[in-house]
Amino acid sequence: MRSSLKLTKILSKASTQQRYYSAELKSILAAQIPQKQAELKEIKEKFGNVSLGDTTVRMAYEGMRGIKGLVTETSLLDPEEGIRFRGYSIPECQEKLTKAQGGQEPLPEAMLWLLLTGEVPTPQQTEGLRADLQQRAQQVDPKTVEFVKSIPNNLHPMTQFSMAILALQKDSKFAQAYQDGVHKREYWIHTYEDVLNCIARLPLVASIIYRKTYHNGQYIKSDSSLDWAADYASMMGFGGNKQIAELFRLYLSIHTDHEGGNVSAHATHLVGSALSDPYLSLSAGMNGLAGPLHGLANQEVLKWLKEVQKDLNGREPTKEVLRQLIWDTLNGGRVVPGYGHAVLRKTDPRYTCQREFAQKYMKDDPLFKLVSTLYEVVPDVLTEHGKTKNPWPNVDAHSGCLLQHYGLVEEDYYTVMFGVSRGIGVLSSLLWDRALGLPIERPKSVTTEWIKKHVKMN
Ligand code: HAX
Repeated sequence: MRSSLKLTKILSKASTQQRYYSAELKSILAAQIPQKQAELKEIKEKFGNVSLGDTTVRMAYEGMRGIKGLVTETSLLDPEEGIRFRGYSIPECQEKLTKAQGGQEPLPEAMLWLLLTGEVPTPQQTEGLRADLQQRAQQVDPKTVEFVKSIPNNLHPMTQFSMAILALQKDSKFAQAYQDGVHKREYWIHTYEDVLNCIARLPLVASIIYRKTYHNGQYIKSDSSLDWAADYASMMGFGGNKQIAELFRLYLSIHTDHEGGNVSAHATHLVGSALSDPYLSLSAGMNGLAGPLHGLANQEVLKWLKEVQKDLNGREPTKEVLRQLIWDTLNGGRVVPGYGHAVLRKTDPRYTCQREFAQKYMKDDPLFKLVSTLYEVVPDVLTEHGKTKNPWPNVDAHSGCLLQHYGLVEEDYYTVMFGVSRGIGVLSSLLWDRALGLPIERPKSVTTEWIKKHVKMN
């Protein structure tokens, strides 16, 4: 009797602390928002007419490459150095962000706090957010869960994932508040609820999609004592494996954000700018992530690696043999997946940290060895090919071989994992879009006739 009273006291203390830290996140944002709003007003008033660079005809035809036409606070991508999350590089995040007990990789909860506030959270703040997300995940409507379970398995996992996010939308606090006539200065408060609820529930729906598609619908319950990434791994069927939990923490931290112009981030921001709620916006972003030149490249890399293995047909993967196979891909009018980037001009640091993980835990894995040899060959071949502006590997060249090593072998699912992580980054940005009152996005388009007249072609 006495011990159960003690336990109740401990639990109630823990839940008070959890409420305290999750309320703290909201109050940090509530304090930051007026300052940022004032800063933005001042910048627009004083420097609104300063040019950020010229737009050229080439830019208009070639995917708006290099046009500085968006502001995204959560991260910035340098072509040479790679991504910085709120000013921190990947090795700095690995060092500074809270880790699981005995772990070495950052917890995605800490990354979420960092992306939202720009501040590195304390271990207590990270734990408070972890517990808050767990509670939000448990409050998902069972009917939504049933709907996700009923999505046909013959749809691609990314299609299922996008549908699942749309199904979660029925509980949107923002959509409800808008219908109730909320004042625009309160948009962010309802967006905040949607952002945290949605992020909390992504591992649940994503793991349901995995288990129904590949494991006969034998579902595994969430363990609310686990962190967001370890619980996701566990619900997928990889519980109790410390290395895969670490891999999930790393994977789900580094895929969160890549500044604002990439397809998934830009699509989420664009759709959100119409005041579509965070679920509708994220689903749109995920439809972009599902493209083979963007997030689906992680699936394509695995398919291509398997093709290479088949073509090797038992032959030693020497550099000479691999060179020929890469040329075969290029001569077939296809891209080498996992290589090249629209902004980066060096090896992606997200590739490098995954390579370090592999060197630490699985250096003798045959697929990792193949990926490593390709790293020595592909850049030379692409340079000789002479088209791509960046012959170096991106994040997707490496992620699949790690997952294969730990038994997550269904490559069609890989982009869903990417999407679960990307939700953290793009929804953090969306919170700030609403907090800063950014308007509906509406760039000007012109016709080729207009361009011909403009440049006086005739
Ligand atoms: N293999 C073969 N050709 C490539 C190539 C590659 N890996 N990367 C670029 N090229 C080609 C382009 O197709 C383009 O050819 P055309 O002129 O015939 O159209 C030419 O080189 C110039 O392209 P670029 O300016 O260097 O690259 P873009 O900014 O247009 O495109 C891409 C960037 C990432 C889409 C491109 O490098 C690519 O298709 N890579 C392979 C797919 C891939 O790995 N995508 C994932 C990127 C990272 C990401 O978003 N992850 O989610």
